[in-house]
Amino acid sequence: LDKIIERKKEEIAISKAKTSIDHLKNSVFFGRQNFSLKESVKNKSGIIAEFKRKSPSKGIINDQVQPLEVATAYEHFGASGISILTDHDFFGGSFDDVLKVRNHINIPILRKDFMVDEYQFYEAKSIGADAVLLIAACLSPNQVLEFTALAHELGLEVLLEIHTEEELEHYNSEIDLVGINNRNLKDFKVDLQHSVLLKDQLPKGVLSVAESGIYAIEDFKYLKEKGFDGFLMGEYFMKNEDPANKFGE
Ligand code: IGP
Repeated sequence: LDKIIERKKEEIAISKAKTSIDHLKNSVFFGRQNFSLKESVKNKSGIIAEFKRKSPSKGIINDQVQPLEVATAYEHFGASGISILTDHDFFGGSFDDVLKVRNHINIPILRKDFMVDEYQFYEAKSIGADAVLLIAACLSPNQVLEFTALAHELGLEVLLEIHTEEELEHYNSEIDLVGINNRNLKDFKVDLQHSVLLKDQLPKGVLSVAESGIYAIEDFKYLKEKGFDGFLMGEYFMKNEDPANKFGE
């Protein structure tokens, strides 16, 4: 994780040199209707289906499929939202993946990346995202607060990702959804029980999302039974030749 963050900061410095923050502010994209991830998680399947080509823990998952094809089918089969990884170096994603789908789908798009600088929120808005992920492990509680305010100013919703009990301190009442990652980003171990145990400690009434390691319909049903509102699932779909048809099943 430290390596990813370090690289991310270099990447942001390069982007800033190319496109200043003021310039970026002017290119903030308002051409697409906004969709609320919160509402969509409440009112549909709850599944936030992810477009992920590769990951540091799994290597290549699927580099053959096109984002638009996959996103369209995710929507068709009832996904509440689509999560698109925009990190290139570690996850093989790009802004282009968001740009390719944004005008063709009518469900919220979560820009999935490692957000460590305000610059990235303008980027997220300028590519047409509806929501962003904030990873507690990369940020201080105060940064989470500031970034949440900025996101809201731009009309972006916030999914806060936590993994440990201590990270509950990153929560504030402005957060739209809280995700509990079953995968430890430091050693990549996955344990579904993890989110179940932490869930009880979330503030009452907050929308909860179980993230990662949901590899079977039974896992999904189990987490639903335990009261989760949302389910962030990537590999289960992406490892198939036809990711979205897997969803149809
Ligand atoms: C999806 P999985 O195990 O279904 O492919 O996981 C998603 O939860 C995972 O990609 C993820 C992630 C992250 C990736 C969760 N939090 C933070 C990068 C950064």
